[in-house]
Amino acid sequence: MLLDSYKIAAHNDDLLKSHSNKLNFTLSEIANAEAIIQKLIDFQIAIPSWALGTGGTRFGRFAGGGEPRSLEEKIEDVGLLHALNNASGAISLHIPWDIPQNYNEIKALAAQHNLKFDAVNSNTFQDQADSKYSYRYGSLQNVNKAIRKQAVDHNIEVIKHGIELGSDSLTVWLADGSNFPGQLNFRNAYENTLESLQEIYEALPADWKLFLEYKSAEPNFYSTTVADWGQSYSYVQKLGDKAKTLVDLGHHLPNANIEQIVSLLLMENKLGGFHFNDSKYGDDDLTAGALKPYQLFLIFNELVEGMDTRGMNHAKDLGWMIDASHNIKDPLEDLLQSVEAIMIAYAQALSVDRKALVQAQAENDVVRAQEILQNAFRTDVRALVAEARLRSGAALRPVELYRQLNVRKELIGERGLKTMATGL
Ligand code: LRH
Ligand code: MN
Ligand code: MN
Repeated sequence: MLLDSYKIAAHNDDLLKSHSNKLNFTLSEIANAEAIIQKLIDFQIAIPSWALGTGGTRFGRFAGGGEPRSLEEKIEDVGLLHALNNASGAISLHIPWDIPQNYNEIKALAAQHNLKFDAVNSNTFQDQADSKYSYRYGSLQNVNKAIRKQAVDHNIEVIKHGIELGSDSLTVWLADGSNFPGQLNFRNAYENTLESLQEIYEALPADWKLFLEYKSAEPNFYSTTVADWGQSYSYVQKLGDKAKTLVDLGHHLPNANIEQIVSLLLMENKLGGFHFNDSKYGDDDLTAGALKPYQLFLIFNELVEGMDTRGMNHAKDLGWMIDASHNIKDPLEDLLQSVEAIMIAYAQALSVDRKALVQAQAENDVVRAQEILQNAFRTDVRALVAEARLRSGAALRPVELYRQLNVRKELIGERGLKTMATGL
């Protein structure tokens, strides 16, 4: 399904007056508003190919219908999002959930929707129908060399798909670990994993990056071999410049100070990128900013400060991606909400009075420092995010237009009610 641009224009025309009033007020409130709008126009967040269908838990799955049945339909769905918000210009594939059959056709379809291919993701947390060995006791860490080799080969295969598609990074997330004390020799598991990662790293093209994602627990519940940022850092440090740590916001032990982790990884030049989502209990994979918007803002605050002091390009130098699962919401609506929340946090962080903050910190003026951050967080920047969309031909209110156009109903008409997308 392709969105007619005149429908977007008509929607924007109807809302223009009320939008202009809000925008003018915001412009009068925020000194660097114009610069913020330009940064928002440039900012893109990749959509994971595995989040376009209804997710589920081990207790059940409640599909809403019209889910994409193929990689082509997933690309079309991301294209829809991008047409609505002009901020979702890339898709991240998880292999083998999504294997491109004909690279040229897939690339042409993506180009038609103005989409790029973001990081490619390997999967050694599930056994594949045609694979010789099982990952029951781990993949890159396995005590059996032949199993490790199978997992390494799979990662190299994923890199090859990525090269064909024009991607430039590989994300490795390992479910490896142990369920019971005594099951694993931690150091052997570490060394095996390092050796396997080194073999994968060797296969990376010169201009590629390898992102090593960490996660505190699940599916293993006693130990995880890449469990936190320190462990990921220890590996990527040994691998080389192309290897970086990937922060998935839902992968920490409760109350972890994620913004501090982000700040230090940036300082070490080892921050690769993000999987955005929100959570209350664990890897809940809920809509970004749904529960802890202040935390999201504080993370962006560190990013903006750390990237600016290092002369980094906000849009290009890190991998920005959503990693969410939608159990009860329409996945496309949920993804639009996540992108919006991320853009709001980013815009608020860009509006922080940095000079004043530096001064307050130098003077140990704790109250002032807190006021500066909270003032930025409490300023309504939604009109700036909407203006960025308006200027790039996208919709002022994407979720509203999505509903007005009955997109889900149309997709159900095209694809049927009982469709099932591959993924989480
Ligand atoms: C693991 C994870 C990782 C996987 C994705 C499906 O919890 O966050 O990024 O690739 O979920
Ligand atoms: Mn993730
Ligand atoms: Mn996760």
